[in-house]
Amino acid sequence: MEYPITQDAGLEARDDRLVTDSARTDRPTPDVDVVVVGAGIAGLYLAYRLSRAGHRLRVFEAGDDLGGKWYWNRYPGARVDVPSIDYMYSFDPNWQRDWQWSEKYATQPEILRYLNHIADKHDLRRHITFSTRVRQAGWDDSASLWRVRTDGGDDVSARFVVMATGCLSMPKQAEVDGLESFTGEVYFTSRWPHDPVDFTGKRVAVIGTGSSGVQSIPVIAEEAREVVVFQRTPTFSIPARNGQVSPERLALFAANEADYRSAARMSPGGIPMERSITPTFSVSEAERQQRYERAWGIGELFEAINVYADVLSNPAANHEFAEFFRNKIRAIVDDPQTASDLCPTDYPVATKRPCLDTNYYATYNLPHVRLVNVRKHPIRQITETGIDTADEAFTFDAIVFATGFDAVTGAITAVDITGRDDAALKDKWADGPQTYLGLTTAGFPNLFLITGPGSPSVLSNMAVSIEQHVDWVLDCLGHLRAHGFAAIEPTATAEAGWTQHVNDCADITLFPAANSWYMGANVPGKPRVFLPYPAGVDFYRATCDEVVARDYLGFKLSGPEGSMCNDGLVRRLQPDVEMILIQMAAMNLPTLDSMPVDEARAFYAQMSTTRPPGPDVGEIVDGVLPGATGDLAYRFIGRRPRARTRSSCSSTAGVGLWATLSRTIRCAGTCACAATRSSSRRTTVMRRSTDSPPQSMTPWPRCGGSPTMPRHSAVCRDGSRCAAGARVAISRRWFPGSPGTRVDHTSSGRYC
Ligand code: NA7
Repeated sequence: MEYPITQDAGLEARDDRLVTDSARTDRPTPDVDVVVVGAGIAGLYLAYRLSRAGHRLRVFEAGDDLGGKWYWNRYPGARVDVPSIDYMYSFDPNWQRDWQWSEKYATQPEILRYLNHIADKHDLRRHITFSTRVRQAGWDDSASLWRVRTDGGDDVSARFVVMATGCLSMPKQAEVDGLESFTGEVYFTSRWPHDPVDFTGKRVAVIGTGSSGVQSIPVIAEEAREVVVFQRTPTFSIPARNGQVSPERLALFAANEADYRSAARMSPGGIPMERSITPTFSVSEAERQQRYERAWGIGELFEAINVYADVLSNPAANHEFAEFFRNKIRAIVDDPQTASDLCPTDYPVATKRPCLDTNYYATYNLPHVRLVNVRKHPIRQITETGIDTADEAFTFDAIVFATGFDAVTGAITAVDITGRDDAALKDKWADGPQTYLGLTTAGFPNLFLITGPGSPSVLSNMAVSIEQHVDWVLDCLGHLRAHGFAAIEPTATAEAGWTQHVNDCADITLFPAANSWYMGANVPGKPRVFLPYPAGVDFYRATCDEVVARDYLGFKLSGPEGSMCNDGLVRRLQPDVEMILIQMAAMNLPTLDSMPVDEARAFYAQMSTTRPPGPDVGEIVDGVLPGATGDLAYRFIGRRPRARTRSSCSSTAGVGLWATLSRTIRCAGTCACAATRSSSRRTTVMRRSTDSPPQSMTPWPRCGGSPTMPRHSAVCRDGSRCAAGARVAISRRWFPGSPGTRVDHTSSGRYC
């Protein structure tokens, strides 16, 4: 089950010799060492670290002042939805002497004040050129530097460019006809005016019910005479229960801030929290309901998503949690039709970004607030006086667009970035972003992306992820300097491996089931690719550290004295397999390939007893896959559920292991591949029993050619076709299946 990337026979082969490159010794000196694009949280921290490390730098910021997202997103009700105390820099350890958060979830003005306070305290403004947008950045290979041009006429050469442009900073177009004809006021939550907006006595339309809509609607409703919310997709939102900063959290801080920050860095989401290892159906229904209530009561998004280990991988677990949310909505909202329209039903909970709110659902009980479900009543056009749907004409004084962003990649590709041979980044990413670690991209030397696609970014506490990336970049620059290198660039092998790894990680979750901005699905024409890295901040950080520890594995480093390339893949196993191996290692279990075959079978059989029940037996379909040494026969088998008692996975270790296994197997069973044509099943692909059973756990000979089966179209439970299709990956190890057979292939499906 290792990754079947085979194009580079010399994986991990390292050339330690520096190859002399005398043609490169007379390089021009650039104007600065580093150009930073953006002066938000990332740009400010870069300015701090780069200046302290003695790098010459310039920071360009399109806004008139610093703050990035917190400069632009000034809409009523705008707040952070990670606890304030976690959403701050850790490089300023004595912060409590001169800063205090006034609320559990700070408002936009308070966060902006905090960022200004940091900038002033550490004298960072002097590095920033405001009101200046970087338009173009081109790599000059002969001089080994970047040439950066701005709309202010700057033409700056730099050895490195760091894109600190933010994941949610490029507003999406309105995408509604007739906006120019509207004579009333028009606002975008992503570009809110600096002067106060007064909605008192006005008729206001709000389009969009993501985080910005959910936060602003109750506040707008407090002032406006009439509010009509145009909702395309309902959201899952939990009450923020805002108030003072949690005394427990402050006490944890007081006890040992360094430990607290370090726990955040090694957590799944960037907030100190144990990763849940309890599968939903391993506990009683009463206990589950209690836990859901607790998640609802705490008012913290990461805690809520972490309620059970399999919420984002097991459709049944997700469905139950979603139903809990829907029941809450039905209980809060008086009008049954409005409640029904507010209940999300067409995507698993947390696969679109969930929201934190203050009185969001209750706002719909106010007599002057109305919800229009635009799936049933599509917006036809905006008129001079309001909005026409297919069956009604509305009159408004103001329209608020809370319609979101071209997320994660939008602000990067908005700059005309060209790398080697004048290749445009926008073209390279036309079918989806390709990066190594979400930090770098092949063909674009010395370009770094802070919280870029393929890193945890929007799935994490951004403050922690930003610091990790900036620290990594600074360490990298220090390494290059110390070893006489001038340039760094990922190899094509490393990048392809990472891009595949990110996709594989997403594929064993339910994320791809939603039309979310995580998937690029909110922007017409944007490729449908899962953008962030979903395995967690902890795994991700370990990977970045491992790359460095293994001499910048997957990077080519070059300079006047020569170059060095340590090519290879940092993650070589399928993520589901890796999770199991990690769990086994954590439990101090021997590795499967170190066990005698009988012991391995017994171990596997024992693990199997903890499986939750699977679906019915389906049809058995035989087929062939192309292999280097000829066709490989395979068989799809839809298995009958195993009878088992829930108590069989009561030990923590067993549950933990099952938590990972369930992700794999449940996910594999959720998509009814056309080849099997059976609904609801667990699909395992087995080598035909005509092969001799394995005598020992020796590696299966590497298969050549394309090891990935052509994509099947898939038929979902409701009979509709799933564009994503099912995917079958070939394993390369014996796996101890039931006697007489061996599992050669694993199937990874998609929730439809
Ligand atoms: P989101 O989460 O992308 O929400 C945008 C909302 O706007 C969402 O409900 C969209 O529906 C809706 N939308 C977008 N275009 C349209 C059109 N044309 N017609 C109707 N409805 C539309 O952006 P936010 O700014 O709310 O949240 C981003 C924040 O997330 C960020 O600031 C962080 O705080 C976290 P859809 O779901 O696409 O059907």
